[in-house]
Amino acid sequence: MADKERTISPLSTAPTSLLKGGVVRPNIGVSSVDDDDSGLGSFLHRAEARLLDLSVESQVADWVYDTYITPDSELLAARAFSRLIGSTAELAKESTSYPVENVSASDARKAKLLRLSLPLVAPSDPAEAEELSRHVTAMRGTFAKERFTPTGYPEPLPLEALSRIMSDSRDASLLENVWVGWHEVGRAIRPDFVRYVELANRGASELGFADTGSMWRSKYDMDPEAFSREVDRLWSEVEPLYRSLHAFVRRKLRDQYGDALVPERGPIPAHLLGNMWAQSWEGTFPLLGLPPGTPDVNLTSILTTRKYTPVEMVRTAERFFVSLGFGPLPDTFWQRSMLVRPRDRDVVCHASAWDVDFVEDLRLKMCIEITGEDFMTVHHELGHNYYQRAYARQPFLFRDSAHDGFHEAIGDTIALSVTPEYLHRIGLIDTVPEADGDIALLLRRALEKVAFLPFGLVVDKWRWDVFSGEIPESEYNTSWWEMRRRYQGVAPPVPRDNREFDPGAKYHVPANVPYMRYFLAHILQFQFHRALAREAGATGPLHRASIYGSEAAGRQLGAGLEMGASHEWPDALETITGERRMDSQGLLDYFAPLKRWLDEQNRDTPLGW
Ligand code: X8Z
Ligand code: ZN
Repeated sequence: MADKERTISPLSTAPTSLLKGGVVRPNIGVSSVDDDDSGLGSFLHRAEARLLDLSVESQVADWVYDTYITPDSELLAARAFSRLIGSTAELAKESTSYPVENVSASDARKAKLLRLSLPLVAPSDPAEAEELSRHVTAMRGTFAKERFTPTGYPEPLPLEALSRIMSDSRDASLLENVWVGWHEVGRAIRPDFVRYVELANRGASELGFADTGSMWRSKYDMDPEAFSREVDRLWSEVEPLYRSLHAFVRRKLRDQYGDALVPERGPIPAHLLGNMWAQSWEGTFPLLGLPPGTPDVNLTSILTTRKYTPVEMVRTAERFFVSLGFGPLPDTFWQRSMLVRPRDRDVVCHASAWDVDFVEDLRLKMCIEITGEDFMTVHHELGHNYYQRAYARQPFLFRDSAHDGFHEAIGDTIALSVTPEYLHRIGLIDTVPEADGDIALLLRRALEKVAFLPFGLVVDKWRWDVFSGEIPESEYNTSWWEMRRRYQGVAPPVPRDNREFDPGAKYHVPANVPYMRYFLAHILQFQFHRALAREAGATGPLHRASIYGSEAAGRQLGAGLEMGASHEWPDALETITGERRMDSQGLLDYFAPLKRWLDEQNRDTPLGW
């Protein structure tokens, strides 16, 4: 998960003074309290202090719950969350009673952000608020506790182990068995989800939003409808690249699994793409038939051979940030983080980065496996932590990213600099492959990044329609598959109907984490990478550029991160890249050599589905 606090708790950071001395003293870094004590400025000052207090309480309760799931920790987490969403809704309503003439730009922005600070708003009825909180906590718990015993296996396995089977096995019937087995979790989540949609919409409409989806789309400094169009624009720009990749992979999967399983012109069965949700296809790389001898860097085998530990993976990622001029992580990070799945209890394993005291109590919660994928995820998570630390000096309501796509893009931007040259520099590989290894490198990256794009789009296109009522409850699952087919060109391995609830098998749905952020991040990270590589003085092709060791790039990135949410996102984008519009050209430039290669390979291959 992302920036933890912004996903279920409202806001990110709290001053240490609050925890240590109990003094409510929000950090007023940018704007100051209005001279007029009774005005909006003064109200915001009090609101920030209250939210900070409740946010820390909710964070602490969530941390205990996520790392030690019991009925007691569930109750405490649900209560703390309920207080937080209840107070946020009250304060947001109260804020509208203040005259807005003559308020500073900063206070006007805070008032706007207050209404948008949570992805969930409680209805004013306290019983309903509490009920909503219980449903969300219960969904998270159901997901976290799920296990499945694949046919022929001696014991029930958690999601990481099932995911490993999905990426490594070539046995289509085992893949189908694991896919179906895991997706059973949706059925258990469905009743909570139905009621959550209803109650969350009630809360959002009390705040003046059409529904929860419209509230989510309102957080991008533009009209919600304009935001939908912006997303569609970006997708239309990258769609041709996706279709080339899809056609190529489908043909290779036909060679592997046969015509009976993989159609020549239809959607690809979702269980054959190397990932439980077909959101990242890197697992299929060995099946793609690159000419023997093509140089390739397989991070999983490098890390395994070198006997890397989870702590070393995190240390390596930390050193990257330090090489850019950022400080090392605090000692408490190493003392308090959870880096591996504990053997003796249920935990929420989905990776997330926390700033529990909203200042410097940074933590990583992840069940790290020694794989290339998790190596990238560790960089992703530290990106959140370094962002949190960079905006910790902002006033409370600005302790957030410019928009949520920024939060998700930072660590990924750094991970794009994990190039063969970089791995060689840090001693992880002995020789750097020549340029004839570029296609393998780009193909691996595309299986991770380009394959993701339509999935990143679908999760919230579906949820937006669920929240608006466009998709009725009776069609939750069939509409999910219609959309996945339309955008991703994938199909379920077995027929699915509306008794199943397959969206519930994806973490962010039960956990109430908006998902469009990842689509945006997958565009933005290439835009950031292109700009920072330039700043670092890189001149060659983008996929070979690494900003490792460039303090100039670090300064430019850091200046954007420190702004937090204090300005509209185009200002932060300009600080980092010199550009004010989200631009897919960075991604298209990065993959241009691969696109040419794919089109060549696809000359006799049908495109589309
Ligand atoms: O949830 C995450 C991160 C935490 S914010 C591990 N991601 C999305 C996912 O796993 O579905 C990163 C990529 C997309
Ligand atoms: Zn994230």
